[in-house]
Amino acid sequence: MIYITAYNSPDLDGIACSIAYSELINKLGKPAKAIYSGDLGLEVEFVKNFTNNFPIEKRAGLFEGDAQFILVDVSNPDDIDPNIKPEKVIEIFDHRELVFTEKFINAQTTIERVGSCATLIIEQFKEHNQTPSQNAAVYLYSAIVSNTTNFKTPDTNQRDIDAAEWVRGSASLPSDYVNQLFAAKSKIDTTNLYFALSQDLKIQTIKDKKIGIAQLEITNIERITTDLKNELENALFKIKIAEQIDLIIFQGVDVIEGNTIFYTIDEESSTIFAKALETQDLRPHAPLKINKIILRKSILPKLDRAMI
Ligand SMILES: [Mn+2]
Repeated sequence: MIYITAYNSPDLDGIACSIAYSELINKLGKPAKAIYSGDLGLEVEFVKNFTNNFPIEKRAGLFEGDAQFILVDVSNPDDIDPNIKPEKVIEIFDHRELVFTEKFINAQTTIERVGSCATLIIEQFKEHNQTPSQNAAVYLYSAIVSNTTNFKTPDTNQRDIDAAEWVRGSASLPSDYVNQLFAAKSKIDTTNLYFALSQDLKIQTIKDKKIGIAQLEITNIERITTDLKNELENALFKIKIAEQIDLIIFQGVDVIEGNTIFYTIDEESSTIFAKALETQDLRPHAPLKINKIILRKSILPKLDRAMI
């Protein structure tokens, strides 16, 4: 059996790619199964309820000896289910800058800098002259819209736009669908803020410091640093301890307004992130708003330079 999967606790892009690519592999006559490990976020839950069709199975534990794997939306062995042996991975699709494909010695890789991995999977359908089912089309379209913040993030390119337009034809969605999707992922409150932040947390070690960027991409982002300020402080502190992080920042992107809010809880993080963001105005416990969408992956290389 070929298992198709993304990273632990996948986002909508990872889920959509797993579902759709296993469908394509099946259409091409090979048995394949979409699986995931970990937990799912609000966005995935929304599309799952919208379609009432979720052809992907939660897996935990060992796989049979002859199992093979295809990874989508991930190319880092540290981010996948530890039961998956890197040498059993036969194919990888990812759209990240930092990749670790050399660790997967038997994998054919497609790593392309597009806004969403779903774009790469849609291009596979086109290449094989296949059309996704309505269900797979809804997942793929939703993944591109979500990953590119409705085609607004700086890494969105023409391939994402073309892929989304092509797949939307098979998805037959209501005209307010994108608003529904963004509203669903914005239902953050005191009960789920910590989970949402830990689910979209990127940890990277730069110059011996473990750095965490906790991200939310939702509507009305200012609410998180005002109404939910105490919960935000607590969540960042809890994550810092749990993950043994040296520097931590909250990065909130407002998907409607197109701006970004940063928030820190300690002096050292403020100082380093201020340098990376080229601002004088980042102070602990005070939100800093920047009037454009800033992506996490554009901050990481700047941190490297800021930490000399
Ligand atoms: Mn992705």
